Amino acid sequence: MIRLFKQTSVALCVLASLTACNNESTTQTQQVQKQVAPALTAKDADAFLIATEKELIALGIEGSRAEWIYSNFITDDTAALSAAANQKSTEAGVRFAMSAATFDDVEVTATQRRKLNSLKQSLVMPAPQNSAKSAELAKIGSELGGMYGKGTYTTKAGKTLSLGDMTSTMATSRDYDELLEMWQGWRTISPEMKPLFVRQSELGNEGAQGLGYKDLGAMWRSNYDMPADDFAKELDRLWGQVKPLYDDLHCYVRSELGETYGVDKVPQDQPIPAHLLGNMWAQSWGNIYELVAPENADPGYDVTEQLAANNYDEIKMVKGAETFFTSLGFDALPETFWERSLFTKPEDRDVVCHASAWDLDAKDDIRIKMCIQKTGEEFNVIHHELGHNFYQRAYKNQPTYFQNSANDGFHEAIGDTIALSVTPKYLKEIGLIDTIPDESKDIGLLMKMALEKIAFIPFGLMVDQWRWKVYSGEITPENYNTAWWELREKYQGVAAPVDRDANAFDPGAKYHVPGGVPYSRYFLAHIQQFEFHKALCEISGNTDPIHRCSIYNSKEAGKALNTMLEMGSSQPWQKAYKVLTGSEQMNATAVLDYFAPLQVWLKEKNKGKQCGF
Ligand code: X8Z
Ligand code: ZN
Repeated sequence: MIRLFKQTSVALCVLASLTACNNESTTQTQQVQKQVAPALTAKDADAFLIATEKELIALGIEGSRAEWIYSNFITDDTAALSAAANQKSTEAGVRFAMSAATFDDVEVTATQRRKLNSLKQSLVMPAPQNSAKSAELAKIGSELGGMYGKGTYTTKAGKTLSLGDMTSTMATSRDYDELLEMWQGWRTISPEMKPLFVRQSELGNEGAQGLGYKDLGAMWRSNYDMPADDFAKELDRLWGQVKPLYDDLHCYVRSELGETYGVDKVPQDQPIPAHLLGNMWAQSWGNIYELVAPENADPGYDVTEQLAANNYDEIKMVKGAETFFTSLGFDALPETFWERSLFTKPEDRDVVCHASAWDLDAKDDIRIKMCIQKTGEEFNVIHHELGHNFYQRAYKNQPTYFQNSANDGFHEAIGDTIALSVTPKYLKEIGLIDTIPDESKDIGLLMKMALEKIAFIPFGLMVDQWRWKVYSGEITPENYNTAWWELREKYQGVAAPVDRDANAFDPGAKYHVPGGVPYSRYFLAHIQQFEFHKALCEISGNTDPIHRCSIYNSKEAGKALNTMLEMGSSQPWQKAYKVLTGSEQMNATAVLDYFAPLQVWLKEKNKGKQCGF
């Protein structure tokens, strides 16, 4: 798990008096107060930040260990231990945020201000200042995580399936009814989450309000070095840039699915049934490539098959991804990474299988936790996770306050940026394929990539559109599920394949909702990774078309990437962005340039088709 921050539970005695003095208003009181406790200064800020940092480090390690053990070994006891650690760090985080706010009107240096702001923003799920409520919130968080991690479905035929099993079927089956059973089956895990989620939202809102935010969504939106409202507009602007390409892809895919399943099952003027897109959440569609593959443009290889043909096991897949990073000049992963990571699903216990990357000590104890399946899709996820780990190691010499990505999209974008370099040229270089398909196959390559990346973008946006509205009260518990599907239809043009039960809670069947992980980061990452890829390709001296560029072995590209990574969050993200891309603003230009040939092709194919949803 990417820990946004390490919170601690220290109540600094110096702070108690400083905090009190800042709230007085009358001149007389201020004078009296001054004699008792002088007004805060930049020096006080230093003392506060130094003392707090020590505590952050200590509690960070304690909290991460408890969380690691819980998600690797889900039991009632580990849940209680993890909830206790979480409560402790959340309470500390709230106290630190409150204390940091007392310096709001104090003249401090830019670095001090940034550190203070990071304390005000460090919590994702802030608790109210009441120990019964913070205990309740921590318990709910552990319970929700455990419910997702333990989730299974027993089929009509009596077979109990894990999410991993069902994910494989969603990816490979083309049987409408079997897919529907998997889709509905997985969603049986979430109705019982709903009351917990309702309460978590109430408590999280109360916590955010206690810290001066309108609601929890406003707090999440305030973490981007710009006013919260501007951030929401920024997402809309970026989506507006990508939407025409998404619409073209959607139109083509729907018509091909109509060919496969029949237009009675896939009506051509309606959203696409959500279970037919090769993925449990219809969030990326790469697994249905073969159903929509352009004629005569197939690249002629399948990474899943090539991995099997070359005897790649889970470890070899991770080693392969590591080699990409070392080829750029990054140091190899430490021995402890190999000893302590979880790579395969244990048979004998419940674990949280959703892939994550961890940094336990903010030094070298980096790990991943994944139930790796031997597929091309998972090979990408491994690159994604290692991107987190290499980022964590690059910024480890920053002060604790800045041991984070420039914004949370950056953290999600780095490994994906590297995976964009897993091109045919690269696969040949590492011996996974024998021949590089010629340029007549480019549309096939681009189609596969668009199914993975462009299809994802509206999903990446809608998850938090939903949560922001939940937190603001615009969506109420009675409407949770209907509103979820309204947004799914509006942004993605996908629909629930069957009427949903009144008690359904489909958002809960997506890891990040019970996990309390904000989702806009993945939307951002899908824009940023193309801009990073483009910049790194230029630096590496690439002359191939951008979708064939691989920065493998380019020490120059590695150096430029590292320059951005090692900044951590010490500067506003716009500065870090500029270091690599030359721009302080995100734009979808690089995405659109990358897919330009495909978009021309799609428009031609869609001529005369009924598009839109
Ligand atoms: O959750 C993840 C990563 C861990 S940060 C595996 N991703 C999102 C998801 O699976 O929904 C990566 C892409 C989007
Ligand atoms: Zn990630």
